[in-house]
Amino acid sequence: MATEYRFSFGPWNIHTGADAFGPPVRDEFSFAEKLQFYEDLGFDGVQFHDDDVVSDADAPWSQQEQEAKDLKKLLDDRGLVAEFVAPRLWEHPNTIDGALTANSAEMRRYALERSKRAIDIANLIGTKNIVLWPAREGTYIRESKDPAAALEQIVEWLNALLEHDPEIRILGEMKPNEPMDQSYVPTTGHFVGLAYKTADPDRVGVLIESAHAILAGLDPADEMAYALYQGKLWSVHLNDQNGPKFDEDKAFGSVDLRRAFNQVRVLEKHGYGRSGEFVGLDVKAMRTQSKEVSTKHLRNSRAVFLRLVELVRSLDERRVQELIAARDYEELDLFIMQHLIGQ
Ligand code: GLO
Ligand code: MG
Repeated sequence: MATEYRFSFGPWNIHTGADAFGPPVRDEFSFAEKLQFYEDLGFDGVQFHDDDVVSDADAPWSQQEQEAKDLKKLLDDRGLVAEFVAPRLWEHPNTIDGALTANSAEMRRYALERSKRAIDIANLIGTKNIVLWPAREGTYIRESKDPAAALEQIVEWLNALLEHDPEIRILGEMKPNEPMDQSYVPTTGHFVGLAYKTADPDRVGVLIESAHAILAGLDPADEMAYALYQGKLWSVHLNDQNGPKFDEDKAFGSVDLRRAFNQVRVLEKHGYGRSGEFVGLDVKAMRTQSKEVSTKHLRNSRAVFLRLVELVRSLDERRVQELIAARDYEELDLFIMQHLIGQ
């Protein structure tokens, strides 16, 4: 088994099944119960939003500091590590019009101060990774914001955080739409372009989510290769997605096994994980699951990843090279499919 990979997920991946059209269908597990699942399911990295760590991201710092320290102890006791902290910049009344790109300077200031606190929280729980999912950095109608000014605002935010802590790294998790009609900086490539406009490009990289790439009409494996080539793939959110519609967060490989195989292949070939990167998941259980069986999407995604690692490693690469040299891609096509089918 390819157990040298380390796996992570966020506590929000064990959830009540509520969606935009219906209320919860399962009771919430307590945070302590969720932590127990990490061990049971073979995960040791925990992804956090700032307010997964602290009960109120607007509370006085002394309270947040104490809560973060308590949480760190809880993680240590269980042998778990924090993978990243992402400021949750999309739920607060101050971020209705966006956080980094709000038209109001006062609201942008709120977002920046909150993000600095997220870094302080990250330091207390032992991670240097800050994730930016720019959920509301876009528009419902194009005329409501200046798109070039928005880019400048994003770079200013990045620079302010890089300056706030000379050790942290910022990982952009790009998504082309949802909740916004259209996002600024919709893809990995866009964000990497902006990284080079910052004061310290070496500390700005990406987290790539499979479903987000698919929503943008892109192949997630190629997106990962693009970031790997630049030394900027610092985390992933593996999942699956049935076409370009709303973000489905389906279990990894559950829609397109071959697409999943190619993600694992590119990660494996380029040494992903060997500098401590986690194989992160961002998956949702189907609304139809009862509470007792509402973590199987995590179990399944991890198992499929590990099985695909075995298939990547057992692929006859010499035969692949022969078929490439002969330019017989039809034969190569069948060869790959037979390998996946197990023939
Ligand atoms: C939503 C995103 C979201 C982020 C998480 C961490 O589409 O995938 O779940 O991954 O908030 O930043
Ligand atoms: Mg995600």
